[in-house]
Amino acid sequence: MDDLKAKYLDAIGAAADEATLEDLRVQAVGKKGEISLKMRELGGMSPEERQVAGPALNALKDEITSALAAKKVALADAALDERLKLEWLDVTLPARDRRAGTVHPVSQVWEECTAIFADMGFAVAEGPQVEDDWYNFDALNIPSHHPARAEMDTFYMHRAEGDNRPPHVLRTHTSPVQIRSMQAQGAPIRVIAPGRVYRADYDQTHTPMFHQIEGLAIDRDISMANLKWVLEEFFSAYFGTSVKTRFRASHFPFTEPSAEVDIQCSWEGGTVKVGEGDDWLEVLGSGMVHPKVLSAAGVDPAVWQGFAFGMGIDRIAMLKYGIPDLRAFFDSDLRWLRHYGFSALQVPTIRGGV
Ligand code: 2NL
Repeated sequence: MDDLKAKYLDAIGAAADEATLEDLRVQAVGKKGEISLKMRELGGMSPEERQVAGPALNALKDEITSALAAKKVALADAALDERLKLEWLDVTLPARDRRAGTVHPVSQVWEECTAIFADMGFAVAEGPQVEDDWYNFDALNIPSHHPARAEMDTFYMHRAEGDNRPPHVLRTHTSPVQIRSMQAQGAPIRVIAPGRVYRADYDQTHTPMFHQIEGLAIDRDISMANLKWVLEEFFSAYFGTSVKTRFRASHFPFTEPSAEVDIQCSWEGGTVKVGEGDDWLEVLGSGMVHPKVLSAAGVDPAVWQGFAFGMGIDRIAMLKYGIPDLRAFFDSDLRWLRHYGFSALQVPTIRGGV
């Protein structure tokens, strides 16, 4: 029995894996194992011999069984240690470098413009991109038969068969936002309305969706002189250099008088420079808000008057950042976005006082 004990305990101690342990269990304490066979011999012994050999064999069986169990746990622990060593990783290492996205030039310029006008006391207003035709046209003194409705190449929304109400439209300008602002707060008021606008037009210089920023200032004694100051202040801050403006008489249904506004520029080697030279670049439409428009928005034209203007964000973005092709703005080409985009951490580049 001592030999059996030594043989199995040594073998268990030396076992390198679970399969070896299982073989040893079958050999020693399995149904036909050596200890089981020895137990069968108990039947042939005298009662005295059995009384000594029986308990001794049972004790040996228990000892081998618990040695097997202990070795099994030790092997599992060692395997786990090995795995932990292999699969260890340092969670404090810096993350793998991943390319961050960029701020689109339109978003950047949108922010720059709102920051400049906010400094001049204009609130920022936004409104729905799907408008009813009253807000987009009628309130702006553009009646149904007026050619401006056709000129604006409007996108009309669908109406169910038999529903004869005028269809909603994709707004063709952000003026409806300002009509809503006047209705909501009355006069005096100073707001700008940046946003997406839509016209059914697509060529080198037009995309069916583009961005506009409109401004409105209504008080008891606002004049075109205030308009000219605000615009020169704006362009100088935006381009970072003093910019002269030139007003040319024009016509819009929603302003009277109306003016198209050019900014001073030079042409050298095919590139425009704003704020120098003696050429002019048209960038904006403006005028004194038509009395009918004030009335439509619930503002009394006998008491209040003011200016309004509208300009393309995409266009002034191209001018400031030297972007040659408008259509590339909306292609989502990553190489273009990385080239013309801005860091998310970059603050709007605007100049302080003029
Ligand atoms: C252009 C013309 C303009 C306005 C927009 C406006 C808004 C209200 C009342 C009156 Cl609520 N006018 N906006 C005025 C004049 C011109 O935009 O050619 N934009 C690129």
